[in-house]
Formats: sequence, C-alpha cells, structure tokens
Amino acid sequence: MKFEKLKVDPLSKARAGTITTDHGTIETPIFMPVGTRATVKGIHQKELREAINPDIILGNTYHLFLRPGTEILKKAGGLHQFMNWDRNILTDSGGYQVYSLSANRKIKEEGVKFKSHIDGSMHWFTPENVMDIQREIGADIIMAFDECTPYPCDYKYAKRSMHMTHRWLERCIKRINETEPLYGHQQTLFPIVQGSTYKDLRQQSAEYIAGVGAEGNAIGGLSVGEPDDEMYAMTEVVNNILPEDKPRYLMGVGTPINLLENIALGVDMFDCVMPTRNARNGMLFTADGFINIKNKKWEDDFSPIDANGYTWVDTEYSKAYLRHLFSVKELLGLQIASIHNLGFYLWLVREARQQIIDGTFKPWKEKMVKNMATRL
Ligand code: PRF
Repeated sequence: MKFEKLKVDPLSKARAGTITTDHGTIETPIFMPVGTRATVKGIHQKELREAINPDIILGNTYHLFLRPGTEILKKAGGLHQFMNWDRNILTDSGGYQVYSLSANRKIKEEGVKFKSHIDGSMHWFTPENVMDIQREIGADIIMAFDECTPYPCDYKYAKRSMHMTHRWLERCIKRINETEPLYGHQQTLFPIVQGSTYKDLRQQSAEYIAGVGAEGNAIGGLSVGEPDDEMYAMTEVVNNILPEDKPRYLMGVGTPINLLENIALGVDMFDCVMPTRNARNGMLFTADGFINIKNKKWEDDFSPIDANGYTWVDTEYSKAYLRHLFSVKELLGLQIASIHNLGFYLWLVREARQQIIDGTFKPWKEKMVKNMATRL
C-alpha cells in the first residue's frame, strides 16, 4: 500500500492524498460506505459503482464470520469475488461489534468469548484468529483486534484496556507476519489508537501505535456517546503524534459536520452507518441542512429531492413521491433515500478534497458546518 500526500490546507491540518492498493487508488479524504454483511444495505453493486462511486467500502469481520462464515467465503474466492466488488474493501476486526452486539461477552487477556446475537452460539475472538479470519475474508485493509471502551469509562479501566489493546496489537502483527494473503493481493494491517477521552492515555496510545510503523493508523473509541468537542480534542491530540505521511482513519464517524471538523484536524478516512441507517428512518442529509422526509410538510412538495443532484435519484424523484413511498412503507423509498445520503456523503468528501487542493477548505468548511446544522 502506498500513501501520497498531495496538498495540505494552509489554514488547517486538512490533507488531500491518494492511497494505492492492489485494488486501485483511493482519493482521500474518503468516506467508506458500510457493507456489513457483504452488501451496502439496499444498494446494488452496479448502482454503488455508477451513482455513488466510492473507491472503497467496509465489511465487518464479526458479521461475515457468523454468516456466511469463512468456509463459504474461501470457496467463493474471498469477499471481493463473493459480492462482486472489484474495488477496495476494508474489514473491521470485530473489536467493536463484539462489544456492541453480542450478549454475555467475556473479555480476557487471551481474547473475547462472546455469544452470537443471531443464534446464541458461543465463539472466541483472539488477535490471532481475527487475523486468520480477515485473511480468509480477503480485504485490502484489515484492522487490528482492539477493545473499544464505552463512554464514560473510568480512568483505571481505560488505561488497563489500552495496554491490552497494545499487547493484542503485537499478537496481530506476529500472526500477520507468519501468514500469507490467500487471494493474490496484498493486505495491510492498520493498528488502532484507544485511550477513551483521557488526553494522557490518548498521547500514550498514539505514541505506541506510531512506534509500530504501520502503513496506516486508526483512531478508535470515539463517537461512542461523548460530546463532539471531546471527540475533536482527542483527534487533535492523537493526530499531533501519528505520522503525517501515513493515512489516518477515524472509526465509526460520523455526521457530515463531524467529517468536516475531523478532516480539518488531519483525518483521511471515515466510515459510519449513519447515511444508510438514517436514510431508512427517512432522514436525508443535504448541503443546506437535514430533512425528515416523513414529515407532512413534504406531502405536496413536488420539487426534486435535492436540486444539487449528487446522484440521479435526487433530480429524478420529488420529495412528495419519496414521502409517499415512506408512508406506505415501500422498499423503493429506502433505496432512494440510501442512494441519496451516500451520494451526499461522497460528494461532501470529494468537495472537501477539491477545496483542500484549491486552498479554500477552511472558509468553505465553516460555511458548510453552519448550513448543515439546519433542520429544513
Ligand atoms: N474499534 C474498532 N472498530 C470500531 C471502533 C473501535 O473503537 C469504533 C468506535 N467508534 C467504530 N468502529 N475495531
């Protein structure tokens, strides 16, 4: 994997760059649509490629391990083949899903014992088997196995957990170095900074992670309920330490405003279920603010969903039509809203990139942050 920093904004820490892997080039900053279960919910791969056009999507080890399971994925020739996606894929390690989804989990030095949220069966995740599973899934970028602490989290627990995440990282690296990719393309391991909302722990963790010398680094444990200002403060502390010449990935973030603020702090990669999940609840993001399409006020509004037209659905359909689809619970409504929101998120990061290249990012960001906080 190769990262090239093309331009840094003169008034912030925002950067425009490219990441190149065996599955092509990713222009950064990037938002990665979430395809947890080998599908970006409600969107055909063809539509994803042609309308939304991301260079990379995300998959989840936890879900893919439970279903369809690694035997099927191996038989298929890996996740790219299985889901017919020939661009980049990143898989999260399960270090977050195991805590947020499964019941009865037991966290030990060895790993995490957890109960499947699907059938109640018991499983173990260890740094070693999570690396093996991610080899079998075959993503281009794979994540270290970590513990994502909740918010709030007492200092003692956060510190102990951070050190365990660091020890787990050593085991991940050892396993990756002992094994080979299965499908002929390289896989790059990103370590994850933890440390909850404690500045000294974040510093310690970022120094530790920077010392590992990985090709890219991630920031975990944020966007778990803390106020936005605390999130930004932690990103800033960590980004002052993580190497500038390697991509930085802020996991599970966030709102359009969170994306812009963190881009300004030097983050290059994001993922979040928000654009697709909120779409399914009728919440649409636009450059002028957000709307709840289920609201009666759109009943006879025949204007396009979004006159800015990030994707073809925005100008093809009216707000009144989309509202109708939601009120009668038609599947097409969920699809249109998902395509719109992802189209908007990808437009937002592409526009941010262009503004960085043009040297106009900071004032543009300030204006966008104001606009996007409006309820329409
Ligand atoms: N760790 C992992 N995945 C994650 C997170 C984390 O801390 C988060 C936190 N927002 C989202 N996804 N492995």
